[in-house]
Amino acid sequence: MDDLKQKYLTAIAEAADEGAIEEVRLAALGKKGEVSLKMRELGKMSPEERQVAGPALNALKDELNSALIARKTALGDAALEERLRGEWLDVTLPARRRPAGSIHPISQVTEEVTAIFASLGFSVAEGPRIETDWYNFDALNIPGHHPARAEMDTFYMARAEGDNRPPAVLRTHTSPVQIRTMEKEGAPIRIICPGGVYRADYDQTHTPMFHQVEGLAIDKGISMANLKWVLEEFFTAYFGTEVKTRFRASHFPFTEPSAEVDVQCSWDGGTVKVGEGDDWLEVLGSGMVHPNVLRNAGIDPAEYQGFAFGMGIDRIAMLKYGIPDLRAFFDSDLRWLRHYGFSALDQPGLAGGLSR
Ligand code: 2NL
Repeated sequence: MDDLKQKYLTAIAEAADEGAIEEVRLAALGKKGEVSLKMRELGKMSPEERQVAGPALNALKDELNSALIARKTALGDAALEERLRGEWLDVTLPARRRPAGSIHPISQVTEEVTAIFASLGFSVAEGPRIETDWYNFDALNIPGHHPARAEMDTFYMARAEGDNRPPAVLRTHTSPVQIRTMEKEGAPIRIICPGGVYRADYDQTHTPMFHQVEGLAIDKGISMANLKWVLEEFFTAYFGTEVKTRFRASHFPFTEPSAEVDVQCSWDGGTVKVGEGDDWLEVLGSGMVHPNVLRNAGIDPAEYQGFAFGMGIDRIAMLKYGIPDLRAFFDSDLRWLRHYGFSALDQPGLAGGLSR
């Protein structure tokens, strides 16, 4: 019996993994294990022999079971120790920097403007940035000799030698999108057209690519009064305070009559505030769509009329967020944004920006 005990205690101590431990257990205590067979022999013994062998075998069985469990635990602990030695982590290392991405102010303002006009029943229309000069100029009643059509002001696409088709242009406004949408959908219609436009201009207040929103409402009996109400609703929502507007007579080839629109503002220590004071700041051009433009877009001006307006997104972004130089929008260094406390840097999405 002592031999048996020694043999299995040694085997258990030498078992290198759980599989080996299980093999030892089966050899000793399994159905056909050596200890189990010995216990079965108890029946054939005399009562005197059994009284000695029985408790001894039971004790052996218990001792082997305990040794098996202890060995299993020890192996598990050793494995954990080994893992902990290999998989350490230095939590004092400086964190890896993540690139600071954020919504561009132009995108954010476009979203704000779109949400406000959506609440007024306008949907968004989009179109190509490379246009024919029909959609960009002629359809809008802009004559061939108009200065806006000069190479000085407009980017014309290069043509192959001998190609005498009218050159394609980079759209100078989003009006061509409105012509295309009127053609496709007819009247009545209420749309805004936000997007990038191009003009050959570069200084403190002009960049060769900038962003515009144009708006268009065509129906029976639309007047300048509807235009004024829509614009005042828009500016009041956009600036978050009651904003008065002032209309001044103007001229555009595509509207008649035409008006430049100012918003009420104050000048205080070199900064402009919209919605207070008794100064005025020009923010957009507008008017009643010229009958020629309606006809060019397939709409009968005797039946339908409407208003249109156009404004620079960059400009109204500057007015709301106080950015001094238009070029800042296209500068790759974004520190100026933080300097002016622009909110898009601090918020992952637009959720906070549209609540007004
Ligand atoms: C400005 C002037 C304006 C329009 C844009 C427009 C579009 C169609 C028909 C008639 Cl399809 N008009 N757009 C009208 C008046 C002014 O923009 O100074 N924008 C910055």
